[in-house]
Amino acid sequence: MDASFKDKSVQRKLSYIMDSPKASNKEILLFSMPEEVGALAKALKIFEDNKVNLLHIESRSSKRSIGDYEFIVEIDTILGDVAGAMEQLRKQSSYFQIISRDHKDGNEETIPWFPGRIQDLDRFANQILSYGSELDSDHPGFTDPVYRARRKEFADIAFNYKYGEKIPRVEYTPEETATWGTIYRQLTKLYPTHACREFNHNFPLLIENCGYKEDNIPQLQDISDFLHDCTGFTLRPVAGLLSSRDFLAGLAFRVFHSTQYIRHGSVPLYTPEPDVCHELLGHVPLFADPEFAQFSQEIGLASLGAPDEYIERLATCYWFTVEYGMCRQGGELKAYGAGLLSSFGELEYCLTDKPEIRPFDPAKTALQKYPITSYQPVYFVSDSFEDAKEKMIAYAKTIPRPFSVRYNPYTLNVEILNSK
Ligand code: HBI
Ligand code: FE
Repeated sequence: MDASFKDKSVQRKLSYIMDSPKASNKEILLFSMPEEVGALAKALKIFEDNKVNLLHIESRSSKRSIGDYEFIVEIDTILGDVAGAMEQLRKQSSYFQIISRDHKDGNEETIPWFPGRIQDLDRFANQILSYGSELDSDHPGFTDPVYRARRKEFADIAFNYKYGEKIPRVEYTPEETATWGTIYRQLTKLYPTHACREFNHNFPLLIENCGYKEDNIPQLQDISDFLHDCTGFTLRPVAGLLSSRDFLAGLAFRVFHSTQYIRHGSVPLYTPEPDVCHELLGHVPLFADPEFAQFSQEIGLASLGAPDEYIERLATCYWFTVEYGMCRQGGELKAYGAGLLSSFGELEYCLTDKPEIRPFDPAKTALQKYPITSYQPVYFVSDSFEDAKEKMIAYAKTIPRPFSVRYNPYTLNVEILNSK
């Protein structure tokens, strides 16, 4: 039986990393000062007095506290009396918040750190939940030393990758290509009848431009270039699962973290984790669609700095759309989720009358429980990606955040807009 990669061990690992974010030496402070001559100098003096090094500073009039200036200051937390500076600032400002990678649950004052520049995604590389040859005991490749060594090679590519570099090309072995071929042959039989219109529009373009075919595993760099031309999406190699927070943050920059290794050849229709077949057959064709790309980016933008419980809700929306989404086209149900489009068994099953079908509504969908080791009992249906996107944007406004964000496609930065 084919099964989704979202197995129990993945959830275990996800919760593990969510509970222990790695330390970083940068923090962003968001605070206000009375709008008067010398407000900036006064704020700067506090940092100077405490010997705290500033990395970046922005100021503007505050929307939240009329008559105040608002400052966004990035500091180096290694040097100086950081706690002392914060204490003084807290006293003098009408609001004061820390945006930090080391935020803890229940600490209302800190906002979880998020990448502000596309280069910041380099920081996720060493935050993966499983690494290289470390496989769980129930993984099909657990006792295969050759497979483990191979996984280590792929993990090292991802680990060493930096923004702007070309993704190293990989020569896949005949066994690996055969595994891809088995899956490719089966799935391409179902696509014409089971996949959505956008998928079937883009799939031939991938055959033409990126070397999609039965006896060739396409290269990530070729796909990344193609997607960039279509929608501005790019791929980054990733060694394994990222936390939901990190994974979703990539989408805000139209970056999709893609695995490059392939599942173990002993069970070609099963994988306990995402692999190159799931990414390239399931996800990639949709990221070439402009409306779908926008929808995906909205989930990503909504996640930046969101509280943990909202990250879980957004990850659930992601699950029921990008992974298991269905849509209605010309009066018929079609699949657009990558978990469906990369699984022969579930792609057939989802169009039978067995599962329950409900309309996609982020506020409700976000709270839906789902199994991770069996076919989904419930799918959510959208009328179009544009409609799904509008609903996501409306839902994002209900997420408690003291600021809003906007992606600047010219600089590839996320701008923090005046706090509300
Ligand atoms: N990490 N590398 C990787 N690939 C995914 O598809 C992925 C992930 N982390 C979390 C995740 N998917 C989802 O389950 C949601 O939490 C976003
Ligand atoms: Fe996926």
